Amino acid sequence: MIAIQKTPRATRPHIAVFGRRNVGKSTLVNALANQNVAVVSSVPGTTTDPVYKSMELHPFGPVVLIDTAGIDDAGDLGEVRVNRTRRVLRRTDLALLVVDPRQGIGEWETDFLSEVNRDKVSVLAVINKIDRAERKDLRGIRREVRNGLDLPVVRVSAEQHRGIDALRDEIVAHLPRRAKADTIAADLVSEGNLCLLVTHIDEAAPQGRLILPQVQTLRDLLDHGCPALVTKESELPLALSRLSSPPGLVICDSQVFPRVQECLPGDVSLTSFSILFARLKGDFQFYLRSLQQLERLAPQTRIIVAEACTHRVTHEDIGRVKIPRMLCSRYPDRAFIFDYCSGSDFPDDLDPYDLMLHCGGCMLNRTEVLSRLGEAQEASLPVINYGMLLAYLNGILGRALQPILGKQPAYQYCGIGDDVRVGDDARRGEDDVS
Ligand SMILES: Nc1nc2c(ncn2[C@@H]2O[C@H](COP(=O)(O)OP(=O)(O)O)[C@@H](O)[C@H]2O)c(=O)[nH]1
Ligand code: SF4
Ligand SMILES: [Mg+2]
Repeated sequence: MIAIQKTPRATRPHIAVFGRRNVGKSTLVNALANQNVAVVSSVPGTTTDPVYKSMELHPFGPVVLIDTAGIDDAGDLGEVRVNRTRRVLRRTDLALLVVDPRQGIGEWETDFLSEVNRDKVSVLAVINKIDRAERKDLRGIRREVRNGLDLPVVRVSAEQHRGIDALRDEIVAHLPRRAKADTIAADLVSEGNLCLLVTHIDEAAPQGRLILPQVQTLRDLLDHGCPALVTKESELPLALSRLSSPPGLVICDSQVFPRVQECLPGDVSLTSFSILFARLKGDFQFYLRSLQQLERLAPQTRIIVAEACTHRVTHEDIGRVKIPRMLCSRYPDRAFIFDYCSGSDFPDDLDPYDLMLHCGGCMLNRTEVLSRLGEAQEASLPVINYGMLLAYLNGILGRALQPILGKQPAYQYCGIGDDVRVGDDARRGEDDVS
């Protein structure tokens, strides 16, 4: 469960602070945040789990700062911490590599930088503790970082708050700009038209609020001057009957595709929240190519279902119950084996799997979703977005993709037909999906 009063963390650029133990990472995070959010100590290894702090970085706007454990942490527990720290890299938009000038650049830093380069993460070098350093050390390390490693470099004393404003400016200058304005749905509704959102509220839904993809979509539409109407699927006929003209776009929970399809005139654009988030956060073309693999899955295929939030699992759970049930009904002879991961957990080893099903990923930033998809591609593992899967199983893939991709039939995007429908058994299962 998350509070919606603040800008959600997943939409903020993530700035993570890395470096050996005791170089002053936590002190630097506190200096940048202007408050004590991270524990500072001269005892090496004090920071264990990554610490996240949402803050405003002027003039950029909302960001997340992440303090990590030292990358040179030792021992068994140290190894766990190092792995956790490395996982942070998956969601990092800009890495700050903090260096103590008296230690200089060593094996830790060069190993770390090769990992950063492999993941194509932007990095800024921060030379800390300049209040304690000799001039010659400072000159030497600056040369090493600038010429040897070809990194932008800023010198600070986190403890004395020296150089922090300059560092903020550099961070703002190096934060990767979004390639395009990330609209969720507003660009898909022509001017003057109304967008109709169809939510699904069952036992699995959180109490007293809508879920994040719905809230964010609604806000996106409002921000772009697009009028929006929200209804549950049970009141959809009533809502449609009260409109003087059909909506420009209908966005539904992927679970209610069949009900919405039944009530909606065939020429009204229809898609789902999950498909919109596949476009916003993920690699849309990769998801589409992955769909081709569905009909080719062998018996006993091992499927990992990845959901980016943790919630109470109920008998109505979409990832753990409904989707596996629909797949088993659709392919009764394949005896699929399902594994699950949720929240920030993600398997280190993808080799045991032949398919991944991934939710819209609204709780992850785009960098992390793309990093997951990159790892899957390296392991030749297809990844199918929940919404695309449900559209396909309900025989409306072409319709559900049309608002985004235009009018070609679905097989032109991903080599599979629109007309595949779930079998009778699956339909019965699907009726449970209310
Ligand atoms: N002299 C000096 N000491 C610092 C500075 N930044 C951090 N320290 C000290 O270095 C020690 C380790 O700091 P900490 O932030 O916990 O390091 P971390 O392990 O990298 O998070 C603490 O005793 C800090 O007070 C600095 O700019 N100058
Ligand atoms: S993280 Fe995934 S499962 Fe959770 S609300 Fe967002 S899209 Fe849905
Ligand atoms: Mg620390």
